[in-house]
Amino acid sequence: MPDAKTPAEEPQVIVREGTVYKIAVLGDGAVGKTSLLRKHVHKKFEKNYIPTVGVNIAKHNVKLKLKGGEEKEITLMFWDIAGQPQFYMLHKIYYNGSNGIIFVFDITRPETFTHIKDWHKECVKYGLEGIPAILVGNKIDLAGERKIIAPMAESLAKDLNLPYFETSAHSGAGVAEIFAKIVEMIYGYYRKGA
Ligand code: G3D
Ligand code: MG
Repeated sequence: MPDAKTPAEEPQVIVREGTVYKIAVLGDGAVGKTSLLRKHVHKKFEKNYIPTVGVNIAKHNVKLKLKGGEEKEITLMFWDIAGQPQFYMLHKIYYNGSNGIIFVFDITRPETFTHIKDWHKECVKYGLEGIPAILVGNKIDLAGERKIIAPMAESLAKDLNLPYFETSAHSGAGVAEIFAKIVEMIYGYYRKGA
């Protein structure tokens, strides 16, 4: 019965206004991490895009519509690894306290796809397994240069228990969807009291 749930059985929604969630954007160099953030976040929150040494932090305020029509504003802080991803000693800082992860690879460069397993392994090592995370294959505008077909990526996504999305930071295809998805997942994950 679709409407069998009584209000008492509804999950308790405790989303505090102003709660800040940290989202790590992970993947090899030049896969399009910064471009994806710029496409979605930067255009609206340009002045909040803070370049620092080794990491860009993009701030994005999101209005959540709760059941019953109430709206709450939360803040997402995207941590975008800049520079050389091989500086592994810095990674603990990126991962520490993350509430969500966006793994990105470039569909035209197979090594960036292979390395997703390594990025994921590191997340497990730092205790982030199970937090909201998605896998993104970027640069789908370069259709003629595609090396990783969707079923390959979907298979990996299934193994890692992540939803898979394809995007183009250039055309904007799929970009809004990945941010909507991670917000939805974080909201679902933390609403019982973050
Ligand atoms: P990174 O932050 O993961 O290191 P960047 O990657 O966002 O800096 O992007 C690396 C290069 O890939 C950039 O090229 C950028 O324009 C390009 N790029 C990012 N996303 C896409 C995409 O969806 N399609 C295409 N065709 N290119 C993309 P440049 O030449 O500026 O260094
Ligand atoms: Mg970058």
